[in-house]
Amino acid sequence: FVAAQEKYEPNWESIDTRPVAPWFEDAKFGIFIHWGPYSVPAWSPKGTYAEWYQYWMQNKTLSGNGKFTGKEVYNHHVETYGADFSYYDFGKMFTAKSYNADKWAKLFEDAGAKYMIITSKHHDGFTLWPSETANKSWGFNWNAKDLGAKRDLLKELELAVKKTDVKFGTYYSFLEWFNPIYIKDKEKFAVEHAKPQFQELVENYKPDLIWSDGDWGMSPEQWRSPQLLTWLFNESSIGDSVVINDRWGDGTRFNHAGYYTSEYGSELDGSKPWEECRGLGFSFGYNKNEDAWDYASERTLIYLLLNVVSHGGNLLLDIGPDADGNIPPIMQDRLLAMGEWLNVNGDAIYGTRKWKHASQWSEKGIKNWKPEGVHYMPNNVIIKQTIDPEPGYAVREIFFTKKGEDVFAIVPKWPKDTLEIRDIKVSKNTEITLVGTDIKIDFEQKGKDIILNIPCLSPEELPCKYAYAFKIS
Ligand code: FUL
Repeated sequence: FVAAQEKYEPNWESIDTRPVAPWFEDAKFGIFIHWGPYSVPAWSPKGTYAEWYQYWMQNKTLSGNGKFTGKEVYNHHVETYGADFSYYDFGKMFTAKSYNADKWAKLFEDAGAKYMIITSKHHDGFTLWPSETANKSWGFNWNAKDLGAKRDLLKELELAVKKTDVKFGTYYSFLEWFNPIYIKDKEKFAVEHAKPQFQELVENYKPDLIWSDGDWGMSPEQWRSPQLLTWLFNESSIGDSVVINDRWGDGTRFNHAGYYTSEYGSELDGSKPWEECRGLGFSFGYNKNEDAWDYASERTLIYLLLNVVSHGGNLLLDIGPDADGNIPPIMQDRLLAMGEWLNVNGDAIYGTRKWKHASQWSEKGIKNWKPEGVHYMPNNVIIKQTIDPEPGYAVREIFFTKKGEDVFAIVPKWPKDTLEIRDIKVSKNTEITLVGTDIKIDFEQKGKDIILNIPCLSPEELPCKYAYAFKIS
């Protein structure tokens, strides 16, 4: 895949013609990682983003994407660390002492993820790599290598992940809430800080994907995003292949540059490659206030994946390691459950595209649905087209995907006796199989629909838990 045809020009008309590499749309499932000094306190009121700790502890009120204005974080900070303890002191406590990048990479593989994206730098300006630009503009050391960890955490992950088939992505925040240059003169910051630092990141870590963020507060022109992107495409060493997202100024989304990004809920449906991101709970950074029942269940996560993928999108599921570099076991557990399901059903997910219908549902199906132990999805996530009996239950009779000529019908419940799939024409060569098994399914065309005769299988005979895929080839 070579995205660079001729030279791109620094305007959206030109930049928007650049295709998104097909591996991205094929990948379907990625892992997001928010990790930095905010992982030390790992604290914010339940339902808010713990990676915003610095903003709230310094008593800032709403701006940009911030959704929370209360004083709880400030009060917690003073009680726990004292009023004189600055956020920058967390840099020394961010030791990453148990961090093992190869182990992380193995977890991503076992989870069935095809890409990962880590916060190389979040809105606090702290870099996981030894960034000279960071130290210079802050006026003190503000990166992992010079502080507690004493290691280039990003390089270790890059090397570990690039040994696998998982693609290596970096999240990069343009804004830095409290950077002295940013506070004084944002445009100067864009030119003197963001630009060289972005180039440092690109050339030293050569990511497969760049997830830019923190773009609000200035227009793309003020951020110099079009110039930066044309440098990336035309001149950088990753210009032919790098995948980018849509956050390049003014906080606008679903608009320019690369694939579209939604966050905790989406209305997208496959007009352009897109990705829904969310944490396992309510936060991206690790939040000690969250308990087991705040985390989406295995079943909920699988339905979320199905809902997103049937609409042509990718799911970017976030984890928040702790300050030592341990991934909380409950997060590992959820990822491994995804991997177990994908290991059986990958054919129905990876490399697929949206079919003419994302899903099929009926009053009858919904009435009969008993969501045994389904977990309520925080923030009423899920795509707008969802007509769920209760918000957050991605309940359908059937989710659909397609790959070439094949259509996959994925049911969140093993059907009893028969399954009706509406509005699908089959031929006499059509075969239907149960993915993950050798079981062939009998069926007949009835008008515009087909009726599948579903064998009676015990839970032990079923290929997996939570959802079952029929492949119609
Ligand atoms: C947002 C940020 O403000 C959040 O902290 C998080 O990184 C999310 C993925 O993007 O815009």
